[in-house]
Amino acid sequence: MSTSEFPVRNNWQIDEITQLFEQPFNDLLFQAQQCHRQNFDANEVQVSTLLNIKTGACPEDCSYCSQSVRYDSGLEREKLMDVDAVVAAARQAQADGASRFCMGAAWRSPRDRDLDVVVKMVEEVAALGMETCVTAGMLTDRQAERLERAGLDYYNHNLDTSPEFYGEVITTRTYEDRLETLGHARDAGLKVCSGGILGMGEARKDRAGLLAQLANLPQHPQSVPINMLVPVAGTPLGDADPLDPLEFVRTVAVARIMMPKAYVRLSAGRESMSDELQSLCFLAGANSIFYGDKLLTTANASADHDQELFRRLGIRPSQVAEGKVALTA
Ligand code: SAM
Ligand code: DTB
Ligand code: SF4
Repeated sequence: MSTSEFPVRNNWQIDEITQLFEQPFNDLLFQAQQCHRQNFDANEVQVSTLLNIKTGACPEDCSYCSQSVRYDSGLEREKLMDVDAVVAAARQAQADGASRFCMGAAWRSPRDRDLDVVVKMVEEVAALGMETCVTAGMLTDRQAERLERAGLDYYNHNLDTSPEFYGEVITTRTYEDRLETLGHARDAGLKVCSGGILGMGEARKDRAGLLAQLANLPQHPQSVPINMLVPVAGTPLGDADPLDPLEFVRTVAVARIMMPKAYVRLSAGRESMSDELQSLCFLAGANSIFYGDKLLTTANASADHDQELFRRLGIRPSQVAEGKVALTA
């Protein structure tokens, strides 16, 4: 089988994506695994650790989010962390085996004086030899360029769902706004991390629509986080009906086939997934995870448990990019 069977394309149509989804499960997983093996070491998983550098009091109304000021999730707001505390957390994450450190901030968009601090964080975390990622809301072109000059590797900004379903979830910023920020990050030379959330009550056509948006960007995101909704009490989606886990696996598989060279990240929601479900996601082509006991504000699968799962599956944490330091794992 030649690699051309899974070409990098930017012209995906909803009908053909739906056909991918509708295949028998085994056929879909076989295809995804073939695509995965043609592009990656099938037994390597990239490991990132998250830190929320600024918590809560966000003006946006994202219906899933514990950090929106509009919902009472019981979360205590916290101001932007000190640079030293962030660097200490990054050092710890590196010692624990993470190759990338992702800093998240509950902002609609950063003020320039906040960005000054984030720039320092990026410079110092990059100096440790770790890959860096920031997610801090909408960016102007100049802000993206500043982050790139600071040594930032990835900017995370999710499309979350299809354009059609988006208005059911968020009303305070548009889909266009999100695409614009992705453009600013891409044009500044940052690697783009963009994906979405499943289990928000969307239909399969919305999952297909999300993947179409991501894959039809001028360049595929280098990293595609697929989050399973973590229902947070007090938010509008706090009691959303859970998604069929096999539909989650199908979505991972279709993402793998549509974006053959992207890292597909099995992101939020792992804490409530069985080992067997996570294993199916790896088989479907997921090859990146968030590692560490906490995501941004909610619990993650524990580091001990993940190490044991990797051992049972024979999975190795992937080495970091050239020029970065690889530590233990
Ligand atoms: N405030 C910035 C923004 O929204 O662009 C950055 C932080 S925000 C929390 C990062 C992403 O986390 C969101 O875009 C969303 O996809 C994901 N996320 C937030 N809450 C979630 C939840 N309860 N379950 C799953 N994913 C969630
Ligand atoms: C992404 O797609 N998922 C991460 C990261 N990017 C920033 C965040 C998940 C957040 C889960 C809910 C929480 O912990 O607040
Ligand atoms: Fe704010 Fe980001 Fe949460 Fe939306 S997802 S409410 S922008 S922190």
